[in-house]
Amino acid sequence: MTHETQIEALLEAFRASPRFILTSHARPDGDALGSVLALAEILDQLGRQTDVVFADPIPLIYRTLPNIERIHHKPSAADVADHSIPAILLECDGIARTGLLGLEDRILINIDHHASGRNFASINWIDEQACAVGVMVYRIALAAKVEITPSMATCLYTSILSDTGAFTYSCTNANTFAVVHDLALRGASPSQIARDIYFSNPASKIRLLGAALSNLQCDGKVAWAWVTSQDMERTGADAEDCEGVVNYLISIAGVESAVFLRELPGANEFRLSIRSKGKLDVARVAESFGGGGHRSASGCTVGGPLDVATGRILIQLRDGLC
Ligand SMILES: [Mn+2]
Repeated sequence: MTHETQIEALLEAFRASPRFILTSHARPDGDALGSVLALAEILDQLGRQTDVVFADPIPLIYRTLPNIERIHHKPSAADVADHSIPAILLECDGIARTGLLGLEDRILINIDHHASGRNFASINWIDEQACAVGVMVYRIALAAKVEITPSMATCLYTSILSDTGAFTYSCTNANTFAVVHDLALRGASPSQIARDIYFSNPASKIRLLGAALSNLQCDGKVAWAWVTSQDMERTGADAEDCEGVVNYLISIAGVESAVFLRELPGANEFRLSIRSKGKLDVARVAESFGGGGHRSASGCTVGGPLDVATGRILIQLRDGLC
């Protein structure tokens, strides 16, 4: 099926129901939030009611997104009880990824751009070439002939900026810039959005970064670093403050893949963020531990203690680079 046919099938599904539950994955990032909020506005313009739900709190840097106050943290009891209400899932490979309860036994609509994407829903549109789901939602907006408002443009620009690593990942191409050019024309402010995302860090995040980088290990093409629960406590950091630490590791010259490990509180487990400059497919690596993601950015959870978790991941990264 072509992308056009799949978008047409989506629009048909949008027309077929008066109300939708709209969500994305747990621990939402800029793409999850921006693309969901923009799609909610598309559905508004199509005359549909939408319950916008995310299981987890909104990271501080995204709280200035337009219409962020629409987000609830669990679907309404009435929506859960009414199985005729379809659920639209962005960036998920199944219901479990949303972290929400009550989505079972209803029509599911799946829009995703992950290599680990799966056809789990009634309608599935997976485009691995898309640099962000925000680009897919942009295409839906054009096909639906709705007005791309300044607030939608801001949400979609945020999606694309964050999911391309500020236009640096290998998925960034001429089409990316054609889309963000159009979004800037329609009211997205590149400087304001960059300020909100990259220049609004809490001090705890920078302290945590210091703790992580003081543990930096670099061996040939692989770099790694970690923080313990104690480091988290000492710096006053939370999970959100760990976002992006791994990007400092992969920024080292000659390093082809990098991993950042965060000890999970109360569990003998570590949350891993893995990056690659492109030679190694780290989505595959994460999948082997039950996680997922993209070729050059992925994540998973691995059992501890630290030396065991580190050993298991380093074997995979080194073998993959041989
Ligand atoms: Mn994404």
